[in-house]
Amino acid sequence: MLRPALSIGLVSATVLLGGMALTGSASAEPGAAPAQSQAARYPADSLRALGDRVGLRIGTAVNTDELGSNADYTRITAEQFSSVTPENVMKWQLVEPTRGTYDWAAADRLVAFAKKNKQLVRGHTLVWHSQLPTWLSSDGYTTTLSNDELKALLKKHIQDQVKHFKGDIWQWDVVNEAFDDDGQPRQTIWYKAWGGLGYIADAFRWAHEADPKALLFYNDYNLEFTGVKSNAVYDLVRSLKAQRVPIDGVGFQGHLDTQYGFPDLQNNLQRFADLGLKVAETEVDVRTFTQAPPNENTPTNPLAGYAQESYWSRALKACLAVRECISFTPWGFGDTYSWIPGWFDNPQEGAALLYDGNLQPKSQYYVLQQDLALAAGAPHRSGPGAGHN
Ligand code: 9MR
Repeated sequence: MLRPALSIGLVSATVLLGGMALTGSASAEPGAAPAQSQAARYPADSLRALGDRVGLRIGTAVNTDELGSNADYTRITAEQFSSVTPENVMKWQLVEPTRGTYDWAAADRLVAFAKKNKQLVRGHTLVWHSQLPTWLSSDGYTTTLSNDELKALLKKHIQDQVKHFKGDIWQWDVVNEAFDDDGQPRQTIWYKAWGGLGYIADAFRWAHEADPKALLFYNDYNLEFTGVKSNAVYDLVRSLKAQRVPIDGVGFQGHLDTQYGFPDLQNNLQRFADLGLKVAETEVDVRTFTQAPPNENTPTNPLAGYAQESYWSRALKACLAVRECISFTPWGFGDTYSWIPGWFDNPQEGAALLYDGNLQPKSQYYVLQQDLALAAGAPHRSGPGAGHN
């Protein structure tokens, strides 16, 4: 397989077009008004307003360091998107850095912001091998804790976190990235503690007990491509459904790269949906080769932008064409805040998002705006989240 493994290590404009009508006027201060007390305000030509016409939530990953402190960032988050995903602040490393002491502050602020701006929240993520607190595991694959301790800890983590946010989360990424690129179960501390994939069913059951109304998702990358990994996840979720495990959906992360062919995404979304599941594109970005820093947001090939426009458009249209695809979420919206330049730096890649380093919309943004404006014939979504946002 030519695509590099996207294995994850530890952490380390106004866009109004030509005076179109507003559904309201913008106010993006987090926490300034009680939730629901005033209508959220956003432009009629925003991605969120256009997606609303077919019941499709357009989301973004949010960097909570910028939210509230960066006025443009905050305004765009509120105006353009009808769903938000915390890029990092609901991960275990962030919510329980010290064993037994929770810190929900940043995630709570995002949830308050979302309520104020009539956005739904994708909770990300409960069970992962990456971004674990060091007291639990420093690499996700080894730990000094016993299997029994790990089982008790995972149950407590899931139940405490899901209960803390009960009623506030639309979709939870319950389990993230449980398979390797070769379609084998990833040998994480969870896999080893259970002696197999049994932790996944337990995780969904525990999450469902804690918040029966939240939609529960399995989330992974490269599911977009038909192949051993996508097939392995397909077999897993089919078997979970057969066992009546409370799984509602599958998230296709959608970290795309112009050096690879565009995946058969629509077919893959549809075959998972045909199992009786919701599907979503949860972390979309389209990276390309770029110049060295400080120009890491500038493609080396002047034609790269055309491929990026095409990939963004096709990724969105794949979702639009599948009625069960309930949300389309880019992984952030300003190239400066993207994880990509720091991760793929030899050779350098980047320029993967809809807005440039100065938070100005790129041509990719306008392509999505036009696709949504022309999407009136696409099937309307149904279920929670498909109503007016
Ligand atoms: O964007 C996230 C970045 O800020 C973190 O440093 C990184 C740590 O692994 O995680 C990034 O988000 C990942 C997401 O949680 C799961 N899928 C892959 C994403 C990109 O690495």
